[in-house]
Amino acid sequence: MLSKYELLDFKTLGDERGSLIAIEEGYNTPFEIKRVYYIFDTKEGIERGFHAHINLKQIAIAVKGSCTFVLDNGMKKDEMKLTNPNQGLLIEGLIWREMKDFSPDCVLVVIASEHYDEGDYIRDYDRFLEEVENGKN
Ligand code: T46
Repeated sequence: MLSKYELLDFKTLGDERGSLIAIEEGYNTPFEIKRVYYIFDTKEGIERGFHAHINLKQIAIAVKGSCTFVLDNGMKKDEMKLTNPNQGLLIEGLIWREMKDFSPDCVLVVIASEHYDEGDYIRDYDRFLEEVENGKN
C-alpha cells in the first residue's frame, strides 16, 4: 500500500440550531469502516502514538479541542494541528505517528479500516525505518 497522509474537509450541515457533520462509508471515507475509537481526557504534557501501522487506514478528527500529529514517512517529518471538527486527517500505510499538545478538552475520534490488531503495529522506530527501506512505503 502506498503510504500517505492528507487533510480531508467534511461538509458542515448547519442551520439555526447548530452544526452537524456526517461521516458515511463510500461517501466521504476512502475505506470501509470497521472500527471507531476516541481518545479524551488526555493529561497535560502527554504524548501518544509512537508507532506505525502496516495495513491500517484511519481518519482522525478532533471533534472538540485540538491536538497535533507528528507524521513521519521515514524520509521527512510534518506536523499537523487538528483544531476543527470539519477536518479529518487521513493516514494510510507506513507512517510513523506521534500525537502531542492535546488541549484539556480534546476529544479525538478515529475511524479505522480494520478491527484492532496488535500485529499490525510497528512500535520500534528502527524496524519502521527498515520497513521503509525495504520498499513497503
Ligand atoms: C493510532 C493512534 C492515532 C484496544 O484495545 N483497541 C483499540 O481499538 C485501540 C485503538 C487500542 N486498544 C488498546 C491498546 C492499548 O492497550 O488501548 C490501549 C491504548 O492504545 P495505544 O497505546 O495504541 O494508543 P495510542 O493513542 O498510542 O494510539 C492510538 C491507536 O492505537 C493507533 O492505532 O494510530 O491512536
